[in-house]
Amino acid sequence: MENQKKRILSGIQPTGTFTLGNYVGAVRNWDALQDDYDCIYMIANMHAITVRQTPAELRRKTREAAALLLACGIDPEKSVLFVQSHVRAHAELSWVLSCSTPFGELTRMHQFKEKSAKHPEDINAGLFTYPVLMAADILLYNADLVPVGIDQKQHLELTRNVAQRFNGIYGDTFVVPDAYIPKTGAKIMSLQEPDKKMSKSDTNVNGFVLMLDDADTIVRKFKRAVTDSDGCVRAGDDKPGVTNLMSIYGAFTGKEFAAIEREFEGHGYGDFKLAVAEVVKDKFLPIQQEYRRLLDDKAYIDTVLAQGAQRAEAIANRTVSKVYRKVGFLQL
Ligand code: ATP
Ligand code: LTN
Repeated sequence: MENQKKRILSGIQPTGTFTLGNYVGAVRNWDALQDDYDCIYMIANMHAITVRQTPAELRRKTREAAALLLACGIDPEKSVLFVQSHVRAHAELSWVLSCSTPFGELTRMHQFKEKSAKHPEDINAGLFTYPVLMAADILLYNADLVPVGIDQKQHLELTRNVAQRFNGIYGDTFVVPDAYIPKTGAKIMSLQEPDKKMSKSDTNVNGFVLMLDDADTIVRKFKRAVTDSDGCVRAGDDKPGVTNLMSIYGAFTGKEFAAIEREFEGHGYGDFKLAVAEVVKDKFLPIQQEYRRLLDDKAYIDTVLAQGAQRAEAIANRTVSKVYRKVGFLQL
């Protein structure tokens, strides 16, 4: 039965501690999908260097990302967990795919526009071809589904175009993947600027809650969250701050907006914010404990990653050989 399961691949960059947005939009779904799918999860350190990183820190954050994913429930007995740079096939396939990806298509990517506006001093070619590497990550493993937050939807559409174009030119080679975007929590907004995505690289630390924030920090950040002067816990386009807090509360309790509105009828924002902080703390504090325990055992983490890389490589190398043959690279 094992090989009849559909294949899942997803990735996360080790650019910092994961935010509540990363957790709700991606990582907790990675955990939930492990029993029903054949899952491959990747720490995207090659994507991370599209923005300048300090080498020693990137190394540290890569191991920390692995520990945090394990603490969130990613089980190496069920799923493959590996680091992107450990499997050379990612760079190899990325080059071939970049040679059939139109420049114009890449210029339309929102993430490129946003990141190049944010780092005008370092608009490197890698930032521009980032989505091609992401397409390679996915297509190498013939993934059927890719669980991501909504901000990655455009990159998934590009991946589908890349796969279809390649299949059209060279004959059936790649599975055309679908995005798997959660119904709730696919886009958690900044607590300070609720019209902007919550992002771990935000310069305003009050905009995001990190999975490793301590209990007091979590409460403080929610207390400071931007709301409005209406004073009523109700969702609506005119109330982005409160709606975002309701999405977070809903994501952690499974409650619908209507139920949340009823629960907090007649209560002020103060009570509501504390309730949101409470459910987030209840979820994150045990994960933090497990994270610390795991991080103490670096040898274990490295073993998991080495075994993950081996399993990933076996699949990825087959795809690269096939692609090299199809495009006409001489094989000896
Ligand atoms: P950065 O701020 O460094 O650009 P990021 O926080 O956007 O990073 P990524 O590593 O790029 O994090 O994303 C990992 C996963 O988390 C992706 O699937 C992405 O869609 C999801 N994600 C990121 N931010 C949010 C958010 N605010 N709400 C829901 N999902 C999110
Ligand atoms: N670009 C993604 C991270 C990522 C990814 C992937 C996600 C890299 N490779 C493959 C899904 C599949 C992001 O979250 N910014």
